[in-house]
Amino acid sequence: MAMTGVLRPGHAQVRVLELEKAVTFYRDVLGLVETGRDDQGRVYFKCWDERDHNSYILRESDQAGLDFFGFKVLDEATLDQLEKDLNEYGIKTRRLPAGDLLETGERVRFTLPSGHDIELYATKTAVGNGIPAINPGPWCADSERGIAPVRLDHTLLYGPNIAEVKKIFVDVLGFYLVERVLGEDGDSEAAIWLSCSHKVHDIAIAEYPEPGKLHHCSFLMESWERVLRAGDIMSMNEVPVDIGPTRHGVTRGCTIYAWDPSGNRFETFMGGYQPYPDYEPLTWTFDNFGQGLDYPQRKLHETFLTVVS
Ligand code: M3P
Ligand code: FE
Repeated sequence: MAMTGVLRPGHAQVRVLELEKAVTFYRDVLGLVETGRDDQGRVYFKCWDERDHNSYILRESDQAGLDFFGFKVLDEATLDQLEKDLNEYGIKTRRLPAGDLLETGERVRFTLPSGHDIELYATKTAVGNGIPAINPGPWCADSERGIAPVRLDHTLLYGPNIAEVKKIFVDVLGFYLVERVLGEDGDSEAAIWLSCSHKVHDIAIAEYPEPGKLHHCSFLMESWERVLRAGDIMSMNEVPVDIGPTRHGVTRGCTIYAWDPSGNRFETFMGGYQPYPDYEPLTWTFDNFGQGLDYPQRKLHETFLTVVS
Protein backbone atom coordinates (compact mmCIF):
# COMPACT_ATOMS: atom_id res chain seq x y z
CA MET A 1 0.00 0.00 0.00
CA ALA A 2 1.36 3.43 -0.90
CA MET A 3 -0.35 5.31 1.94
CA THR A 4 1.04 4.39 5.34
CA GLY A 5 1.86 6.21 8.58
CA VAL A 6 -0.22 9.33 9.19
CA LEU A 7 -3.21 9.27 6.83
CA ARG A 8 -5.04 12.58 7.26
CA PRO A 9 -6.42 15.22 9.59
CA GLY A 10 -9.08 13.40 11.57
CA HIS A 11 -10.53 15.70 14.18
CA ALA A 12 -10.35 19.14 15.71
CA GLN A 13 -11.80 20.03 19.12
CA VAL A 14 -12.70 23.71 19.14
CA ARG A 15 -13.84 25.86 22.08
CA VAL A 16 -16.97 27.95 21.67
CA LEU A 17 -18.51 30.57 23.94
CA GLU A 18 -22.20 29.67 23.66
CA LEU A 19 -22.72 26.03 22.80
CA GLU A 20 -26.25 26.06 21.36
CA LYS A 21 -25.57 29.18 19.29
CA ALA A 22 -22.47 27.44 17.93
CA VAL A 23 -24.38 24.22 17.25
CA THR A 24 -26.98 26.13 15.24
CA PHE A 25 -24.24 27.86 13.26
CA TYR A 26 -22.23 24.74 12.48
CA ARG A 27 -25.32 22.66 11.63
CA ASP A 28 -27.47 25.12 9.71
CA VAL A 29 -25.00 27.63 8.23
CA LEU A 30 -21.77 25.64 7.74
CA GLY A 31 -23.97 22.59 7.17
CA LEU A 32 -22.09 19.98 9.18
CA VAL A 33 -23.86 16.81 10.33
CA GLU A 34 -24.37 16.45 14.11
CA THR A 35 -23.41 12.91 15.11
CA GLY A 36 -23.47 12.87 18.90
CA ARG A 37 -23.15 14.50 22.32
CA ASP A 38 -21.19 13.17 25.29
CA ASP A 39 -21.50 13.35 29.07
CA GLN A 40 -18.95 16.20 29.12
CA GLY A 41 -21.42 18.24 27.05
CA ARG A 42 -19.35 18.15 23.90
CA VAL A 43 -21.14 18.17 20.53
CA TYR A 44 -19.76 16.09 17.66
CA PHE A 45 -20.00 16.89 13.95
CA LYS A 46 -18.75 15.49 10.68
CA CYS A 47 -18.76 16.86 7.14
CA TRP A 48 -21.29 15.12 4.96
CA ASP A 49 -18.81 13.14 2.82
CA GLU A 50 -16.63 12.00 5.71
CA ARG A 51 -17.15 8.39 6.70
CA ASP A 52 -15.83 8.35 10.27
CA HIS A 53 -18.13 9.30 13.14
CA ASN A 54 -16.76 12.77 13.88
CA SER A 55 -14.23 15.34 12.71
CA TYR A 56 -15.19 18.59 14.45
CA ILE A 57 -16.04 18.70 18.13
CA LEU A 58 -17.34 21.70 20.05
CA ARG A 59 -16.62 22.28 23.72
CA GLU A 60 -18.19 25.19 25.59
CA SER A 61 -15.65 27.44 27.32
CA ASP A 62 -15.18 31.08 28.24
CA GLN A 63 -12.38 31.35 25.67
CA ALA A 64 -12.45 30.43 21.97
CA GLY A 65 -9.60 28.46 20.39
CA LEU A 66 -8.37 24.97 19.69
CA ASP A 67 -8.14 22.22 22.35
CA PHE A 68 -6.38 19.75 20.05
CA PHE A 69 -6.00 18.65 16.44
CA GLY A 70 -5.91 14.92 15.65
CA PHE A 71 -4.50 12.88 12.78
CA LYS A 72 -5.71 9.42 11.84
CA VAL A 73 -2.93 6.87 11.31
CA LEU A 74 -3.13 3.64 9.32
CA ASP A 75 -3.63 1.14 12.15
CA GLU A 76 -2.89 0.41 15.83
CA ALA A 77 0.60 -0.97 15.03
CA THR A 78 1.41 2.33 13.28
CA LEU A 79 0.11 4.23 16.31
CA ASP A 80 2.41 2.21 18.63
CA GLN A 81 5.37 2.77 16.32
CA LEU A 82 4.80 6.53 15.98
CA GLU A 83 4.41 6.85 19.75
CA LYS A 84 7.74 5.06 20.17
CA ASP A 85 9.37 7.27 17.53
CA LEU A 86 8.10 10.43 19.25
CA ASN A 87 9.39 9.22 22.63
CA GLU A 88 12.79 8.31 21.16
CA TYR A 89 12.95 11.78 19.61
CA GLY A 90 12.43 13.20 23.11
CA ILE A 91 8.75 14.07 23.00
CA LYS A 92 6.58 13.02 25.91
CA THR A 93 3.26 11.45 24.97
CA ARG A 94 0.23 10.34 26.91
CA ARG A 95 -2.57 7.97 26.01
CA LEU A 96 -6.21 8.94 26.26
CA PRO A 97 -8.51 5.96 26.68
CA ALA A 98 -10.74 4.59 23.94
CA GLY A 99 -14.21 6.11 24.20
CA ASP A 100 -13.01 9.36 25.80
CA LEU A 101 -13.94 10.88 22.45
CA LEU A 102 -17.12 9.27 21.15
CA GLU A 103 -16.61 6.33 18.78
CA THR A 104 -12.84 6.89 18.86
CA GLY A 105 -10.07 4.51 19.95
CA GLU A 106 -7.03 5.25 22.07
CA ARG A 107 -5.31 8.53 21.25
CA VAL A 108 -1.66 9.47 21.67
CA ARG A 109 -1.37 13.11 22.65
CA PHE A 110 1.70 15.33 22.71
CA THR A 111 2.41 19.05 22.89
CA LEU A 112 4.33 20.75 20.09
CA PRO A 113 7.02 23.36 20.88
CA SER A 114 4.47 25.83 19.45
CA GLY A 115 2.16 25.03 22.38
CA HIS A 116 -0.44 23.04 20.40
CA ASP A 117 -1.79 19.67 21.48
CA ILE A 118 -1.66 17.17 18.63
CA GLU A 119 -3.16 13.69 18.74
CA LEU A 120 -2.69 10.52 16.75
CA TYR A 121 -5.27 7.75 16.70
CA ALA A 122 -5.97 4.70 14.55
CA THR A 123 -9.61 3.89 15.25
CA LYS A 124 -12.86 5.80 14.77
CA THR A 125 -16.16 4.14 13.98
CA ALA A 126 -17.07 4.29 10.30
CA VAL A 127 -20.66 5.52 10.05
CA GLY A 128 -20.62 6.19 6.30
CA ASN A 129 -21.56 9.31 4.40
CA GLY A 130 -25.30 8.77 4.14
CA ILE A 131 -24.96 7.21 0.70
CA PRO A 132 -25.17 3.43 0.28
CA ALA A 133 -21.92 1.54 -0.27
CA ILE A 134 -23.59 -0.43 -3.05
CA ASN A 135 -24.58 1.52 -6.16
CA PRO A 136 -24.04 4.90 -4.44
CA GLY A 137 -25.61 8.11 -5.68
CA PRO A 138 -23.34 11.17 -5.98
CA TRP A 139 -24.88 13.18 -3.15
CA CYS A 140 -27.55 13.16 -0.44
CA ALA A 141 -29.73 15.49 1.64
CA ASP A 142 -26.83 16.42 3.98
CA SER A 143 -24.75 17.67 1.02
CA GLU A 144 -27.43 20.28 0.24
CA ARG A 145 -27.89 21.90 3.68
CA GLY A 146 -25.98 25.12 4.29
CA ILE A 147 -22.41 25.49 3.03
CA ALA A 148 -21.90 21.71 3.27
CA PRO A 149 -18.15 21.17 2.90
CA VAL A 150 -17.06 17.64 2.02
CA ARG A 151 -14.35 17.23 4.64
CA LEU A 152 -12.15 18.83 7.28
CA ASP A 153 -9.13 19.59 5.10
CA HIS A 154 -6.33 21.19 7.18
CA THR A 155 -5.53 23.63 9.94
CA LEU A 156 -3.24 26.65 10.24
CA LEU A 157 -1.73 27.08 13.69
CA TYR A 158 0.11 30.09 15.11
CA GLY A 159 2.83 29.70 17.74
CA PRO A 160 6.56 29.91 18.51
CA ASN A 161 9.41 27.55 17.51
CA ILE A 162 8.08 26.46 14.13
CA ALA A 163 11.56 25.28 13.04
CA GLU A 164 11.34 22.65 15.80
CA VAL A 165 7.73 21.86 14.93
CA LYS A 166 8.75 21.27 11.32
CA LYS A 167 11.41 18.75 12.41
CA ILE A 168 8.85 16.77 14.40
CA PHE A 169 6.42 16.56 11.48
CA VAL A 170 9.12 15.84 8.88
CA ASP A 171 11.66 13.72 10.78
CA VAL A 172 9.29 11.78 13.04
CA LEU A 173 5.80 11.78 11.53
CA GLY A 174 6.70 11.48 7.83
CA PHE A 175 5.28 14.76 6.54
CA TYR A 176 7.05 16.77 3.81
CA LEU A 177 7.41 20.49 3.21
CA VAL A 178 5.26 21.73 0.31
CA GLU A 179 5.59 25.53 0.54
CA ARG A 180 7.07 28.12 2.86
CA VAL A 181 7.15 31.88 3.39
CA LEU A 182 10.53 33.23 4.47
CA GLY A 183 10.91 35.72 7.29
CA GLU A 184 12.16 39.28 6.83
CA ASP A 185 15.75 38.07 7.34
CA GLY A 186 15.42 36.03 4.12
CA ASP A 187 16.56 32.89 5.91
CA SER A 188 14.19 31.82 8.69
CA GLU A 189 10.73 30.46 7.88
CA ALA A 190 7.75 32.62 8.87
CA ALA A 191 5.21 29.98 7.84
CA ILE A 192 5.33 26.41 6.52
CA TRP A 193 2.82 24.19 4.70
CA LEU A 194 3.25 20.46 5.36
CA SER A 195 1.62 17.41 3.78
CA CYS A 196 1.34 13.77 4.86
CA SER A 197 -0.48 12.92 1.66
CA HIS A 198 -1.05 14.06 -1.92
CA LYS A 199 -2.81 17.19 -0.62
CA VAL A 200 -1.20 20.59 -0.85
CA HIS A 201 -1.29 20.80 2.95
CA ASP A 202 -2.57 18.81 5.88
CA ILE A 203 -1.22 21.29 8.42
CA ALA A 204 0.37 24.73 8.24
CA ILE A 205 2.14 26.64 10.98
CA ALA A 206 3.13 30.29 11.26
CA GLU A 207 5.68 31.75 13.67
CA TYR A 208 3.90 33.77 16.35
CA PRO A 209 5.01 34.81 19.83
CA GLU A 210 1.96 33.50 21.71
CA PRO A 211 1.74 29.68 21.98
CA GLY A 212 -1.16 27.42 21.09
CA LYS A 213 -3.14 29.75 18.84
CA LEU A 214 -5.62 28.74 16.14
CA HIS A 215 -5.60 30.67 12.87
CA HIS A 216 -8.20 28.50 11.14
CA CYS A 217 -9.61 25.09 10.48
CA SER A 218 -10.30 24.62 6.79
CA PHE A 219 -13.18 22.81 5.14
CA LEU A 220 -12.97 21.47 1.60
CA MET A 221 -15.53 22.51 -1.00
CA GLU A 222 -16.01 20.61 -4.25
CA SER A 223 -15.77 23.56 -6.63
CA TRP A 224 -15.08 27.28 -6.90
CA GLU A 225 -18.81 27.77 -7.43
CA ARG A 226 -19.45 26.09 -4.09
CA VAL A 227 -16.93 28.47 -2.48
CA LEU A 228 -18.80 31.45 -3.99
CA ARG A 229 -22.09 29.96 -2.82
CA ALA A 230 -20.54 29.61 0.65
CA GLY A 231 -19.93 33.37 0.47
CA ASP A 232 -23.60 33.91 -0.42
CA ILE A 233 -24.69 31.81 2.53
CA MET A 234 -22.30 33.67 4.86
CA SER A 235 -23.80 37.00 3.81
CA MET A 236 -27.40 35.72 4.04
CA ASN A 237 -26.62 34.77 7.63
CA GLU A 238 -24.52 37.87 8.43
CA VAL A 239 -21.43 35.78 9.12
CA PRO A 240 -18.37 38.06 9.52
CA VAL A 241 -16.08 37.42 6.53
CA ASP A 242 -12.35 38.06 6.93
CA ILE A 243 -10.83 37.58 3.44
CA GLY A 244 -12.18 36.51 0.05
CA PRO A 245 -13.52 34.98 -2.02
CA THR A 246 -10.02 34.99 -3.51
CA ARG A 247 -7.09 32.72 -4.31
CA HIS A 248 -4.04 32.11 -2.14
CA GLY A 249 -0.75 32.27 -4.04
CA VAL A 250 0.55 29.75 -1.51
CA THR A 251 -1.06 26.37 -2.35
CA ARG A 252 -3.15 28.02 -5.15
CA GLY A 253 -6.19 27.31 -2.98
CA CYS A 254 -9.39 29.28 -3.61
CA THR A 255 -10.72 30.54 -0.34
CA ILE A 256 -12.96 32.47 1.99
CA TYR A 257 -11.90 33.08 5.60
CA ALA A 258 -14.72 33.87 8.02
CA TRP A 259 -15.41 33.71 11.74
CA ASP A 260 -17.80 31.50 13.69
CA PRO A 261 -19.99 33.17 16.36
CA SER A 262 -17.21 32.69 18.98
CA GLY A 263 -14.45 34.26 16.86
CA ASN A 264 -12.81 31.05 15.63
CA ARG A 265 -11.75 31.61 12.04
CA PHE A 266 -12.68 28.91 9.55
CA GLU A 267 -11.97 28.56 5.84
CA THR A 268 -14.03 27.27 2.95
CA PHE A 269 -11.47 26.16 0.43
CA MET A 270 -11.02 24.29 -2.84
CA GLY A 271 -8.31 23.62 -5.40
CA GLY A 272 -4.57 23.76 -5.18
CA TYR A 273 -2.37 21.21 -6.88
CA GLN A 274 -1.31 17.69 -6.00
CA PRO A 275 2.27 17.57 -4.70
CA TYR A 276 4.46 14.49 -4.23
CA PRO A 277 7.13 14.05 -1.54
CA ASP A 278 9.93 14.32 -4.14
CA TYR A 279 8.86 17.82 -5.26
CA GLU A 280 11.13 20.74 -4.41
CA PRO A 281 9.30 22.92 -1.86
CA LEU A 282 8.05 26.26 -3.20
CA THR A 283 9.43 29.35 -1.47
CA TRP A 284 7.82 32.78 -1.08
CA THR A 285 10.05 35.67 -0.11
CA PHE A 286 8.83 37.99 2.62
CA ASP A 287 8.15 40.83 0.15
CA ASN A 288 5.72 38.50 -1.68
CA PHE A 289 3.80 37.46 1.46
CA GLY A 290 0.83 39.50 0.22
CA GLN A 291 0.69 37.54 -3.05
CA GLY A 292 0.99 34.34 -1.05
CA LEU A 293 -2.06 35.22 0.97
CA ASP A 294 -4.24 36.96 -1.62
CA TYR A 295 -2.87 36.56 -5.13
CA PRO A 296 -5.31 38.79 -7.08
CA GLN A 297 -5.14 41.68 -4.61
CA ARG A 298 -1.48 41.16 -3.55
CA LYS A 299 -2.54 42.22 -0.10
CA LEU A 300 -1.13 41.14 3.23
CA HIS A 301 -4.34 41.63 5.17
CA GLU A 302 -3.65 42.89 8.69
CA THR A 303 -6.14 40.43 10.22
CA PHE A 304 -4.22 37.46 8.77
CA LEU A 305 -1.22 38.42 10.91
CA THR A 306 -2.95 39.51 14.08
CA VAL A 307 -6.34 37.85 14.64
CA VAL A 308 -6.21 34.35 16.12
CA SER A 309 -8.22 32.47 18.73
C1 M3P B 1 -3.32 29.10 2.90
C2 M3P B 1 -4.48 28.44 3.51
C3 M3P B 1 -0.30 32.94 3.04
C4 M3P B 1 -1.46 32.19 3.40
C5 M3P B 1 -1.86 31.07 2.77
C6 M3P B 1 -2.94 30.31 3.28
C7 M3P B 1 0.09 34.08 3.82
O1 M3P B 1 -2.66 28.47 1.96
O2 M3P B 1 -4.82 27.37 3.12
O3 M3P B 1 -5.10 29.01 4.39
O4 M3P B 1 0.40 32.65 2.14
FE1 FE C 1 -6.11 27.23 4.91
